Amino acid sequence: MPKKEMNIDLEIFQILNEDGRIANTREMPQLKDDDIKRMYESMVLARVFDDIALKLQREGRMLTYASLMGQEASQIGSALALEDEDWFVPSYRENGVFITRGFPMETLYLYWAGDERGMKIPDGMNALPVSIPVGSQVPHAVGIALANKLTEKKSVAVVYFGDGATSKGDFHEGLDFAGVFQVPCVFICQNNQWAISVPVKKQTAAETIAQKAIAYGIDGARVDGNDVFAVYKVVKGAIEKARVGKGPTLIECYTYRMENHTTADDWKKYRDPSEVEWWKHRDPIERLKKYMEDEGIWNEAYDKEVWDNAKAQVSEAVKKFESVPPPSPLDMFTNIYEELPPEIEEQRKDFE
Ligand SMILES: Cc1ncc(C[n+]2csc(CCOP(=O)(O)OP(=O)(O)O)c2C)c(N)n1
Ligand SMILES: [Mg+2]
Repeated sequence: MPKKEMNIDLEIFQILNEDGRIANTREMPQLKDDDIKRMYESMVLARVFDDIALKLQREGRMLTYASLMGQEASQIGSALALEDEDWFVPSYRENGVFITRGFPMETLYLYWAGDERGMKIPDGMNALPVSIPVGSQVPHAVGIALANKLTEKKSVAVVYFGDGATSKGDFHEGLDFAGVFQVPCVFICQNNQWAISVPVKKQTAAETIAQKAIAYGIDGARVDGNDVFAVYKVVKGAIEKARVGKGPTLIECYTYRMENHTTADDWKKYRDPSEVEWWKHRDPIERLKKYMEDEGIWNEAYDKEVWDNAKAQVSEAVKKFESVPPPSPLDMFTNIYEELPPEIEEQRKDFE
């Protein structure tokens, strides 16, 4: 039987190293200075959005929030590789992808403040709402990809999930189906080393997440998830490959969750502070900044402008979301059924 050609690389692919130097000149994607600035500015905006969310939660102005701090290169590098027609299928940690794709920040804050109207996807934006049940979004993305294939749309479904999600049946079902039907789907696993308090070593006996692709006969790649150039290049390549009918890819972005799992967690109970410290030196924003400085496209004045601008945008978003009138309690009856069953209609009337 002929051997199936599969493209799996289990080495961590890197372009921009920890010192902000290009480790791999041949692999550097063709980016204009403005593209690189956009990467930097988007990562800073995501960081400010995140920082303010954590503060608002402490003040009781936001509910449980899942921080993306440390994962900006994985999120922004991948988000910028999507075209508008592509579908974005998120878990709960992809705030950076939402923002980079143009989802209004005030609406995203509304969601994290516990208001379900915050997950109303703007018309024309190809995205599913946040999925809280771990891994459940993977088969949804595969279904979208199959529909795109059957209707001959040039749209690719890009689904995000964590290392912990790869232990869920949904992940395996999704990858198996995607391999069999060769659907245009890209699977992005942000391996941030932890699933709440469970480290990857206890999550799976597999040495890498990327190698799980082998079992399903699809391509797999392992990328330095704190290197925005490497993430952008690998995700873009996988999307373009899927778009021309050459099948799905599983991408493992090797990164780190700098913050608590959510604001309802305390990492000091289960992580060694030296581990967090080690990753601090691999901060994706600092890394890109060093590169830009060497290239002469970063200086203090530009940086101040970038951070000030991000803070102003975020503060405007906070003002807007906090001035949204509260929802009517009757809303709980409106979005479940197209037509209310008689007994629930009766309850609604009583409630009214
Ligand atoms: C089906 C299901 N089981 C358990 C949970 C509780 N839970 C929320 S997040 C999480 C860990 C997920 O870890 P990972 O997939 O690595 O994603 P990360 O949070 O690190 O981004 C768990 C167990 C859940 N939300 N859904
Ligand atoms: Mg994780």
